[in-house]
Amino acid sequence: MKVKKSLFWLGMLFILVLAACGGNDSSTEPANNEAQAVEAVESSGDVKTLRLSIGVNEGHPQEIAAQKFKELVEERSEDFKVEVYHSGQIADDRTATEMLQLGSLEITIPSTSPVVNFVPEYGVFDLPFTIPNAEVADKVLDGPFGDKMLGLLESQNIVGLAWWENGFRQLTNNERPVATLEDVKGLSVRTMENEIHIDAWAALGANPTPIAFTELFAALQQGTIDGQENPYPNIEMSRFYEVQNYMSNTNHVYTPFVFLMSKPVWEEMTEEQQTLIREAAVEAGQYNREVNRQGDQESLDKLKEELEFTEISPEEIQRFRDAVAPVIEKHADAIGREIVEEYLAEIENQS
Ligand code: TK8
Repeated sequence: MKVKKSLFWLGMLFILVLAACGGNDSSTEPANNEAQAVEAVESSGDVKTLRLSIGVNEGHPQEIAAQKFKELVEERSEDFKVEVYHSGQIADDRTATEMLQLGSLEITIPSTSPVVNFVPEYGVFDLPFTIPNAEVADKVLDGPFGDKMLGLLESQNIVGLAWWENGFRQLTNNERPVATLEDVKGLSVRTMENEIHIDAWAALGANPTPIAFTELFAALQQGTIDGQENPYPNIEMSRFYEVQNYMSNTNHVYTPFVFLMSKPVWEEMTEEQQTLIREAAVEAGQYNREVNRQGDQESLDKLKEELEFTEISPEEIQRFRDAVAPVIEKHADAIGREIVEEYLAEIENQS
């Protein structure tokens, strides 16, 4: 409890420092975006513009569902105009989430993994080989556990409205086909900006390097790194097959997307408007899951034509699982032991 509390305050301090520094070290973009956002809201009279930022490309199941969200909101209310910005045009997941805290962006739908930098408990979703299939993911996320996780965002000036889906992650690389644990040894693999992913890939014998998704294609193209891991639709839509030769069905972790809204923006809305936005986020999220699950198989089929696909046997996957098991123990305290146990018990109950 004590540890958790001090972690919380440390986190708050970190956020405050980030906020004070403008939340970005490399460019002036967020400041510009902030100015644009304020202008967008003020200049449109009674109609409020909600800018929605995502990292994936046009045509990705998440982008298709974001358009669905726009459609639902705009047909149900005259109060809002939704603008979808894909491909990280506004910012990468982590920066976009910081912008929500400052009220300089209205909506983003990041993978949960960068959200760990704001709410450590989100690390449960990064624990490898825990969610066995999409049905269990739905039950865990749509039940009381998922609601509780959404609630934890409030302290960060963010409102969590719904669970969408990025999906099961798979390994691609440029060096060799990966059929066994030994094949992973020495591969430099890009991970998300998340300590658990970094440790999991190190435990598998790889050299993990955290890089923002927006920088990933160039890093693969320039050969700075050998490989990366993402769900099939993302590998296809981001055209990673153009700069990667091998792919294996590692299925090592399920990543949800979480629909986030800026709390300062949320608080300016009437209750009726909040209900409308929440319902549209949930409905578009259901649609996102449908499109994504169909897209997962379609993308796999297409990718098999573009790169060499290696099926890893269930016995071999068990060896991967054993290799990363200590990572769960290592991170349990940082995530919060109680929440880890609750998460694992919930998966067990729903399986
Ligand atoms: C898109 C990200 C991305 C994620 C990653 O913004 O960084 O690898 O899988 O899809 O959320």
